[in-house]
Amino acid sequence: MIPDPAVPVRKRVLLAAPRGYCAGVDRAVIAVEKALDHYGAPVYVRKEIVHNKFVVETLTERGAVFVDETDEVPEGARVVFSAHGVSPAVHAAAAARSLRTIDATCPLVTKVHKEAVRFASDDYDILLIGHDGHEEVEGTAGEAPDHVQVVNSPDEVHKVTVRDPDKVVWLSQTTLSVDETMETVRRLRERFPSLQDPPSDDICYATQNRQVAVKKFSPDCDLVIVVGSANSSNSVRLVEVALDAGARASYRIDRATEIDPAWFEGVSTVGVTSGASVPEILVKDVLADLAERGYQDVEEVRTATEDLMFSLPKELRADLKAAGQEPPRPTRGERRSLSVEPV
Ligand code: 10G
Ligand code: SF4
Repeated sequence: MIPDPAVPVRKRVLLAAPRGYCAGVDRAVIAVEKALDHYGAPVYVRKEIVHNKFVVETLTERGAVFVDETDEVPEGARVVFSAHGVSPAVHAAAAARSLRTIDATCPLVTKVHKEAVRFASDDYDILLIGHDGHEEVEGTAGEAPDHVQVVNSPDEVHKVTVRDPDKVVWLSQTTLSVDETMETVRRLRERFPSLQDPPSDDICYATQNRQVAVKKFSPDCDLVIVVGSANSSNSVRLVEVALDAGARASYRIDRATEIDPAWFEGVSTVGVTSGASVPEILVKDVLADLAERGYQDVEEVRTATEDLMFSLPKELRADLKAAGQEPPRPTRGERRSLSVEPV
């Protein structure tokens, strides 16, 4: 129906919950912050600790030095591995340069690594559903390069070849679209009826919860704004999920300054969410911007409550303990890292 310009549209915001930081991101960001506090700058970090521009910029200002590979880290220096995980080859390269490593790989990614190792030792063909070139996929595939082949999407299923169709298992990246992954699995199973499932969900609780929340409010939204960086797989997926679930339009932004006034023509309900690597301060900025445009009425749409927490990487915990410092634990429901105002 074409809106009558004489009738003012009721403007409101639906705010997804859960959104933003997951337990693995919170732990990884706090690990870099604590490493900076404890050892002093510079602290080297291999790859972006999480895929968020603001997080990387803020940690850089505090003295973190982000590098692409361990050979850019001075011999003997300290390096943090990102939350997305690394392959055994990266651990070996770091050891060869006598680097002191802090492994901030999310424990839920480590779980997938262990599955890859186990199925490879049983000589399975492992079909790893995920995006080629993504750090997590490189890390997981690197656990068993001779047994893993990456399947990017349902459209690639026809290309897969296996040695023994009765000894095939699928695993996946933790941050994919649940629906698209299930479609890939459905097509794989058509080709390989004995295809084995992972022992437990590889797409993690945080990815699933954020998608469920977006699915819930999207049919009621004229516009869904997703806060997250362009290289953040789970954030990009939230835009796709919103559109698939019935949002009229959806855009990803890094921060509020990227909001385009043209998006609001005839828009009554705006959905807002954020990816698992996004500090809440960036969402607050978006809400403040929307309020200035007349969208002051904010209603939270909660589909799950999250209280998972991970302890800090063991290397850091040990050093903090040896120095008589109690390793910090995030308080339930409170995100302590990167609480600073955006620059
Ligand atoms: O969604 P991706 O995998 O690109 O990562 P992110 O850094 O944006 O979000 C947190 C997820 C991970 C650290 C991957 S397990
Ligand atoms: Fe861990 Fe999931 Fe967060 Fe990745 S998205 S860091 S697997 S909790």
